[in-house]
Parts: sequence; C-alpha cells; structure tokens
Amino acid sequence: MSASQGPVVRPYGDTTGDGMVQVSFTLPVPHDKRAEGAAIQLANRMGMDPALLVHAKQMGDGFTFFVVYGRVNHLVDLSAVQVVERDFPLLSAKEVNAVVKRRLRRKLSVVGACIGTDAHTVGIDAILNVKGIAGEKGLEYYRELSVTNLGAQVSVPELVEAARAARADAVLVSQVVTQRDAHLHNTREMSAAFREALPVGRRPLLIVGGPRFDESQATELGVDRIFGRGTTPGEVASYLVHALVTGRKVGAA
Ligand code: B12
Repeated sequence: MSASQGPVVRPYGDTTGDGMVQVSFTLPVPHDKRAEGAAIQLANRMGMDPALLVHAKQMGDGFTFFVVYGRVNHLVDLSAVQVVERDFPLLSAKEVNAVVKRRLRRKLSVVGACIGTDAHTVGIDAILNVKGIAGEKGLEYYRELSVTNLGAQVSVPELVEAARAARADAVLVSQVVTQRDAHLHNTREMSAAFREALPVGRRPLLIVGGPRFDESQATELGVDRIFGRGTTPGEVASYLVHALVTGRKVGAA
C-alpha cells in the first residue's frame, strides 16, 4: 500500500477520492417517471448525494431495473478490513502428489457434490474435473487423489452415504443459489448430518464453496473451510494436503 493511499480511502469515480459509486437494484414498480424518482429517493436514503440515474429498464410486468451513479461520504478504513487470508503454502500438482504418496501412502479420497436443489455444477466441476479452470487442471488430474463427483441436486443423506462408501477424507460441497439463504441452511444441514453419522476422527474434512459465501463463517456453519469466488483447484489441493496430511487431520481410515 503506497503512502499516498493511506489507511483510509474513499471510492474513485472520475477523480481520485471523489466518492463516486455505482449501484444497481430492482424496484417492484412499472417503468415511468415516478419509478425513476423512487430510485433516486432510495439512492439518496442509501447516502448517495447527488444520485444520477444512468439506466432504467422494465423487467417484465411491474418491475424496473435501475443503475444509479452518485457520491457517498463514507470512508473505508483499510486497517479495519477483516478477511480470511490463505494460511497454507500453495503447492504444484507434482508436490501435492509427492506429499500424499510419501506421507499418506494411499490415495486421498475426495467426494464432491452440489446439494439441495442447487443444479449449478460449473463451480464444483471447475474444481474437480480434469478440465479445471483458469489454466489449472482439476483434482481428477492429481494422480494421488481419488475423486468422486456426484453432480447436481444431491440430498444430504445420499452425500453422507457416498462419503462413507468412498471412505472420504474430504467432502467438497458447492452452493451457488443463495435465495432465502438456501446455501447457509443446506450447509448447516450437511455439517450436522456428518456430525451425527460419523464419530470425531472418522468424519471427513468438510469444505463448502460458492461465489456468495462469507469465508469467515466456517465455524458457525460447522465446516472446516469455505472457498469463495475465483477459487482454483490448486488452492483446494494445497489446502487438502495442509489440513489432512501435513496437519495430520486424517481420520477416515
Ligand atoms: C450457468 C448458470 C446457470 C445454469 C447452470 C448450469 C450448470 N450445470 O451449472 C442453469 C441455466 C441451469 C441455471 C439455472 C438456474 N439459475 Co443460474 N446461473 C448461472 C450463472 C449465469 C453462472 C454460474 C456459473 O457457472 N459460474 C461460473 C463458475 C465457475 O463460478 P462459481 O460457481 O462461482 O464457482 C467458482 C467459485 O465460487 C468456487 N466454488 C464454487 N463451488 C465450489 C465448491 C467447492 C468445494 C470449492 C472449493 C469451490 C467452489 O470455485 C469455482 C471456480 O472458481 C449465474 C450468474 C453468474 N454470472 O454467476 C446464474 C445464477 C447463479 N443463477 C441464478 C438462478 C436464480 C437460477 C435459477 C433459479 C433460475 C430459474 N428461475 O430457473 C435456476 C436454478 C436451477 C437450480 N435448480 O439450481 C441466480 C442465483 C441468484 C441467487 N440469489 O441465488 C444467478 C446468480 C443469476 C442471477 N443474477 O440471478 N443457472
């Protein structure tokens, strides 16, 4: 961080520190002049002053989508920002395979799924399938990992059974839909089911991922780790080795 930016920053729009932000939202009203006034009123109440309407479009009957650009006075204190930092070393696929082979002396078993009604498999496939993402191959590519990908809309009892059958060291669950906090409810249900089904020591490492999770919520959701937007397979493989092999958390055997 350079000294000119300081520990306190404000948003940048047209000129440094002008406080300009852009937000989008939908109001349950048909598109007309009054709807546009309503959008400006909301933006003002959110602390945007002045607030300029840059886009308004009716979305089906009785709904309008807005984009508003305007100034806020809020400051961001960078010294008070809290995030979950990566606390394990990033390993190459070769290093992951070598550590698992040398220290575990068997394949590390991973079971993955999208649970509940969630059918968004692209994220979990990006982590598990050979094709991977962002130029990295997925966990199926790792010689010392045995991967079972159960796909979409897997129920929690099915997942527990599959994890048991595969003697899973780690269970990887994806949750993309967040309507009515479905991702949080499903994750809690999943972690409770594993606590009930398997004693400590035989319970797999529980990992959830998806674009709208708060990575700091792992403990309260009963899982070991949460991975968010932009996760790569290499990060997940490195975490598995850290948590299960070098950190000696393996207990499923
Ligand atoms: C593709 C898509 C679909 C496809 C899914 C196809 C498939 N096989 O996956 C289809 C068309 C089926 C679909 C359907 C629906 N969709 Co949709 N969909 C999307 C879309 C456009 C892209 C999602 C995606 O593939 N991202 C790319 C992947 C690579 O990113 P990712 O999932 O974030 O994964 C990364 C990380 O999050 C992380 N990660 C994810 N999971 C995991 C798991 C683990 C263990 C780890 C370690 C990491 C990890 O790693 C991944 C790689 O970096 C999003 C909008 C968007 N632009 O995001 C909407 C979106 C997710 N869909 C949405 C909705 C509402 C739906 C439907 C309900 C629509 C409807 N009314 O029918 C249905 C629901 C179907 C269902 N039962 O789940 C909403 C969800 C809103 C919300 N608040 O929950 C979104 C956000 C669109 C929107 N803005 O409204 N959808």
